[in-house]
Amino acid sequence: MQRLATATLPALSPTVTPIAYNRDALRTGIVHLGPGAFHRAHQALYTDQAMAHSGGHWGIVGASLRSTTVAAQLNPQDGLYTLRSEAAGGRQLRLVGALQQVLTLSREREQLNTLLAAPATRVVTLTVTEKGYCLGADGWSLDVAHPDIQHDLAHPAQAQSAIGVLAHGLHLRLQQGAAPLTVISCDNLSENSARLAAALRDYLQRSYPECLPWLAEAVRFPCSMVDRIVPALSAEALDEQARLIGLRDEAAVVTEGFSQWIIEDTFAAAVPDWAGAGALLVQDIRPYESLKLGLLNASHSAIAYIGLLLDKETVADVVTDVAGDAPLRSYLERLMAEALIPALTTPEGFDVQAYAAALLQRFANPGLRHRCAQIAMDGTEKIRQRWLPALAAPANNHDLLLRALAAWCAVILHSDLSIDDPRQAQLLAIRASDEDDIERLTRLLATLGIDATATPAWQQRLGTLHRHCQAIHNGKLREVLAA
Ligand code: CS2
Repeated sequence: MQRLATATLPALSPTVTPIAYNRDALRTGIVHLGPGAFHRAHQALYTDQAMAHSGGHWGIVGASLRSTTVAAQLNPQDGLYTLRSEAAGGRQLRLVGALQQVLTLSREREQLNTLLAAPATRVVTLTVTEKGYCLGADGWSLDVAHPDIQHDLAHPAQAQSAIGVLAHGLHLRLQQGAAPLTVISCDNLSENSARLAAALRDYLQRSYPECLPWLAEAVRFPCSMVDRIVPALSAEALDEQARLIGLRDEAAVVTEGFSQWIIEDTFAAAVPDWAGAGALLVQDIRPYESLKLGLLNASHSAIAYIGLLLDKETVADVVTDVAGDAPLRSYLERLMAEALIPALTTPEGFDVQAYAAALLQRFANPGLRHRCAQIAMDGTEKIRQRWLPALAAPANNHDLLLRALAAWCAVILHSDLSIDDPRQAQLLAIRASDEDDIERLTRLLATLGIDATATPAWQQRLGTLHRHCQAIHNGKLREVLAA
């Protein structure tokens, strides 16, 4: 079968919605760091729709900081890919043209630098995952002990981290005309772009301090809340996509029908008409972030660790099992209702109960094969964002959340499941240690930034966590959730 590309478009199935603007004349306006599946199903699509709606030269050049995989998927296809959304109301297929090219840092650093400095580039967006921001223990400052940051500070022109690459690009931009720039983080961190700006300032202070006054004046960092479930694609799903569209598409994405993008309305210069494409521009992003991270992502992570322990492959497998499994269903419902929702600051007039009910349906979407192992990744980063705020809130049921935390602890301490986490070495050492369980739990909590011995609330919780963890170890996970 032929590969999707500009030249093979005549063979594309007519069931695929085509591009609705002149792609041949498109110029680059955006650089995106981390052009993985999530970016392709979200910001690239909003940008594509914004150009169809209101025009503009907002072609995106993606940059992969480490791997060459995405470049190999997209460049032979002239940046083209197809998106399939699977919803109860039906399936939709569309061709997306906003991504023009993917650069790989190791091969095309100069081209990336040129684009970061170019006045025509007015926006930089990022999806580099939580760990990609190299934040210190307080979640706001730069982790200067991070090996990537140490490397980058020693060799700023050869930076490898997102922060270092961006800082060097900003330094060149200042030298080459100082055009204003909007930088938007699209990762699952509360106040994401503000944290990015803080880390970047720390870094610039050490490498290019002359950039700081210009940064304060001409570079804006609107926070953004992004929401769309986009599982990593399997080989079978790619084969199915080929059958559906009539061409081989190595960069296809499969996602749900639901999609939301909330962006703080503060830009340094022009941006695409994302609002025309359905994004919501707001003054205060925090209630939206609190809702998304504190409810969707928080319950997602709970499902992931419980799913791993129950040997379920996907979120839908867990949630579908829930339908016939009263203790599990009532645990998830209670987790949301009693532990998570009371800890949220929701947008005014928002129907949070309806959102929670819709979430369980989104998780059960049979068209998505979202693996528990994918969501379980990077737990030490995600749990900080997703569970710790609710565990610090005053008037909610903490014990329900401690049971989810016990599931994570049990995965680390009492299973041989693989651990994919930026603190993997520490976690494996704790797993292998022959200290008693309270000691090991204390060390585990420390990987989340919790000093359990010095915090009275956590001293008490340690006992509860230990009890739940032991019960899970003894095969009583369902009983723990039902208790
Ligand atoms: C998930 C998120 O992988 C994960 O950790 O919880 O990617 C989730 O699917 C998205 O945030 C949904 O918007």
